[in-house]
Amino acid sequence: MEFPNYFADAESNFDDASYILFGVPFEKTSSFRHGAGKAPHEVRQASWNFERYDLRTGINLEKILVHDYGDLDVQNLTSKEVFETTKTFTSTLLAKQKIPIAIGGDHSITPGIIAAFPKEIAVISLDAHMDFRQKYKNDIHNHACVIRRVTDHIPIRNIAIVGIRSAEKEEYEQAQRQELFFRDAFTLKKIGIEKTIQQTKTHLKGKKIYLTLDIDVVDPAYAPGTSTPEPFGLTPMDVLEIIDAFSPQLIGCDIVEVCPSYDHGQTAVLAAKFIQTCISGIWRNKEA
Ligand SMILES: [Mn+2]
Repeated sequence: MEFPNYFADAESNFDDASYILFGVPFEKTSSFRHGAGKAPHEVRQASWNFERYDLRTGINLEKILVHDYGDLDVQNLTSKEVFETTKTFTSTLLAKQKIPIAIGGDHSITPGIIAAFPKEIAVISLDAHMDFRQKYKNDIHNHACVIRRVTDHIPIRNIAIVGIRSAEKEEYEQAQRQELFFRDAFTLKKIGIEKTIQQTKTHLKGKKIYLTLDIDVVDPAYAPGTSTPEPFGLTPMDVLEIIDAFSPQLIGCDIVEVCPSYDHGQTAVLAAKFIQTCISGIWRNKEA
């Protein structure tokens, strides 16, 4: 069955909306499995599964003014051109005081979006991978270099990575040398989600936060439809707690690396729910 090709309840027009959802169906830098370009469509379809009323928060999603812009035309661009395109597009949204909510695509779509924000913001990356390589497959914009590209714009002390469990030795040591803040999935398990959140909060000192959510931060048992699955991941509830804890500070987010052809739709459902949770979380705190 085919549902409308826009995110459920994102029925506001562009001018009235505070939240602009857009797809970035770019997947050229995927290194293992392909298909992240299909994610915007599948995540939108999955969003029609949910009720408008959220019993957890009491929010009726109809009240929130969200516009679904559709997809940026990026399929045939190079990764460098995608960087420029997402940066330009996000800049136009920020100039109109809109909050950008992006659906990837592979993770290479993120640094361009972040580059449109002021340098003073903080970034949280939820990811199984450190993504701190200078270059990968001869491309500095590869999805394995995301955090390194973010540091071209945002001071490294304003970045926090949660949930990692995979890195190359050199990349890992480089991150430690540069004092990149991260809490790996094993530490999280040991100290608990609350303490992990608290430590991350302390590190980011109340700054405004852009959240990039690589779906592979979640254990492949819950989110198998992803480009580079990595065992020993977070639970969906862990991610929910993180979104809740930081939503008062959020100024934008993306969900990347959903690869719909590798599962039965459960990863797209989870991604759609995370998007809803981010939007309603930001909205709730603005209204309060
Ligand atoms: Mn990843």
